[in-house]
Amino acid sequence: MASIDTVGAITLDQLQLAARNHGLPLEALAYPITPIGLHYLLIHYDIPAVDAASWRLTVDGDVRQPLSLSLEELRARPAVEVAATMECAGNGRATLAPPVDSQPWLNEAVGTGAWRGARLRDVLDDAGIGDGAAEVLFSGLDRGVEDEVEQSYQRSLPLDEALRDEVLLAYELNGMPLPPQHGFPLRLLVPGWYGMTSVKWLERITVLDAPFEGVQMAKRYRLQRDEDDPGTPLTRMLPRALAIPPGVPEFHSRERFLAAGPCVIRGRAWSGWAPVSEVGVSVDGGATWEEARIERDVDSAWAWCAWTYEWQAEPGRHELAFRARDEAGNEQPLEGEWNVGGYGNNAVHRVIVNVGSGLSRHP
Ligand SMILES: Nc1nc2c(c(=O)[nH]1)N[C@H]1C(S)=C(S)[C@@H](COP(=O)(O)O)O[C@H]1N2
Ligand SMILES: [Mo]
Repeated sequence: MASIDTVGAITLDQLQLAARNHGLPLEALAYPITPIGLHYLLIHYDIPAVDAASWRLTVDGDVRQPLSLSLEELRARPAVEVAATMECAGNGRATLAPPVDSQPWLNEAVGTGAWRGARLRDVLDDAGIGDGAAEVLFSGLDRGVEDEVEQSYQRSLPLDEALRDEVLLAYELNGMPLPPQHGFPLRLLVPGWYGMTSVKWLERITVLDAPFEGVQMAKRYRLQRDEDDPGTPLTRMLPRALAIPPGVPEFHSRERFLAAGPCVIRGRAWSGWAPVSEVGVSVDGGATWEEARIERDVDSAWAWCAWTYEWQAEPGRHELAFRARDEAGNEQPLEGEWNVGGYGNNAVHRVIVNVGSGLSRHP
């Protein structure tokens, strides 16, 4: 019995992506700060092996004084720590129909890190932003092929977003130097925005006078109705609530089994637009909803909150559903909306639980 509705078989290409880019095991929602190794990963090309001693960050473009900074020089600057929840814009893609051919995320492309680094604005101030500046471009050391052109991973940010207090050039995660997979030696961190914005393995920051039209801006990470639609760019994370699936899983289907009686369901919820205002829980497949209790256990406006719900689990097969709403009025839809890249699908999380199934138990 499959616990996930099968909308389409995944291909070996997609399996190859899924095996490299793992998600957060949902039971790890128990941790306020995701332990390193349990945070999701999304790596488009290969993880570069970087020699920290010879590495430099270049700051150039429309600046009065171009900079070349070593890791030691960056670490010597005033440090800022921000706990931030990060989610891939493709999270939820695999349940859209018809299938979208890319990294097949279900719901688990998320994690919360305690990131530490230098404030981007301080570094840009030292370089002296030119009067014509409109955007800031971030280039990674990793290279790959997109649409038959070899290139590095590059994303830009409007200048006003780049100058926000909480935007970091991060060299630490959870008190450790960045691990290779999360961008060693330095990554951009843009709290509140989908993960593609937070460029890893940073090599260069370039102040631009006009919008950057590279592949990752003009062709990817846009909500497009069809191939001819230029679409709108993805920016901040839409609200989402996820639960730690209650009970124990069957190995193969991961369908849940739980004894009847009281059960505290726990989970987390976030939004990049505004604080989470409400988490709804349904134990009847979405027919009726009750409110979960929210607890803000991470001291950061940019991190997820925890929630709990007390369920009197009656024998039978139940479909649980979880739905977040934020203070800006955004609410998770019951069904996802298809788009070309399969982005921004924050349809509600559903979990099937078999209660009091009469299974025998090995001691
Ligand atoms: N240089 C570079 N930066 C990158 C990526 C990448 O492939 N190369 N992937 C982006 C995407 S799509 C996401 S969702 C996040 C994932 O960050 P994480 O792997 O640290 O969770 O990094 C972003 N930054
Ligand atoms: Mo992503």
